[in-house]
Amino acid sequence: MEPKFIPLPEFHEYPAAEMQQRAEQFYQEIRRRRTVRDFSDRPVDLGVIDECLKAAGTAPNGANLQPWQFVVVTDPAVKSEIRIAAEAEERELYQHRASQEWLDVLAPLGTDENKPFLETAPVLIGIFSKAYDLKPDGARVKNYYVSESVGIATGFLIAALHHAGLATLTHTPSPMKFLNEIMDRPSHERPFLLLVVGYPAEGAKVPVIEKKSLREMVAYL
Ligand code: IYR
Repeated sequence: MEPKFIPLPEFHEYPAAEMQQRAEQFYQEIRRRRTVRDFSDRPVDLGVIDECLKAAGTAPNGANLQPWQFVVVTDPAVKSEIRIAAEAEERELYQHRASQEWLDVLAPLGTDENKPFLETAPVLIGIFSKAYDLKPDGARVKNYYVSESVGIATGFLIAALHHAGLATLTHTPSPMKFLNEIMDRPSHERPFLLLVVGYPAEGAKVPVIEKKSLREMVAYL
C-alpha cells in the first residue's frame, strides 16, 4: 500500500524555561502515583475510563497493528468470579510456586494471596495481547513487538487514570489464563495484566518504598 503523509499536526514546542517547568511538573504529578491495594467501592464514571482507554490506544506500537484488547468489568458477579479464580492461583503461588528469593523481595510490599480488591474496586480492566489478529475469514495477521506495544499502552493507561484522579493496581495473578474464560476472550488473546481501578479506601495505606535515583538508573555517554 502507498504511504500517505500529512504535515505533523499539533506538535507543541515550548520556550526552554517552560519546557523545563513542564518536565518538572509532570514528574511531580507522576511521582504521586502509588500502587493502591485498599480500594473503596465508590463507583467511577465509565466516561472517564473510556477517555483513558482512548489515551492508551494512542500508544506507539508495532506497525500500528495495535495488538491489544481491553475488557472493562464492572459486574459484581464477574468480579467475584475473577477474585475466586485469582485467589486460587495466588494461593498456589504464595504457598508453593514462588521461590524464597521471590517471597523475600515481595515481603516489603505486604502482598499475600488475598485479593479482596478484585471485588471491592468498581472497575477491573483486563488487558490482553494478541500475537496475531483474526480476519473474519479466519486468516491470521501477524502482530509485531507485541509485549512492548501492550506494555507501552498499559503505561499510557495507568498514567491517564492517575492524571484523571483515579488509583490503580497492576495485578498479575499467575497464571491468568482463567481470564480468557471469565472475560469471554478467544484463546489467541493472551492475558497481559489485570488493572484494578477506583478510589482509594478511606485511610488507605501504602508501603514505604524508595525509587532509584537518576545516578542509579541512568548512564550518560
Ligand atoms: N502476582 C502476585 C505476586 C506479586 C508479584 C510481584 I513481581 C509483585 O510486584 C507483586 C505481587 C500478587 O499479585 O500478589
